[in-house]
Amino acid sequence: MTNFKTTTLIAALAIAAPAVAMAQAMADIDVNGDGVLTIDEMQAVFDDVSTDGFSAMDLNADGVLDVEEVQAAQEAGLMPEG
Ligand SMILES: [Ca+2]
Ligand SMILES: [Ca+2]
Repeated sequence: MTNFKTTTLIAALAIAAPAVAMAQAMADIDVNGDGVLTIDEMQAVFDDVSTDGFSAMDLNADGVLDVEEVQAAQEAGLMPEG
């Protein structure tokens, strides 16, 4: 039982590693530092991001892009590499 926690933590860190790099790239866009990107923050960096384009990236439609959505958008070619 004691090992379970450690093993889970190591597995989680291994999975999170690419997301950490992405989070650092996102930090340049995330002006208010809340960990998610609003359309205003996106448009400040990428002039050509439209409301429709933003909606296409906002997979759960909560009005902001989290790190997973940014990663998915980049993989789908919807967003230029920051
Ligand atoms: Ca933000
Ligand atoms: Ca979202």
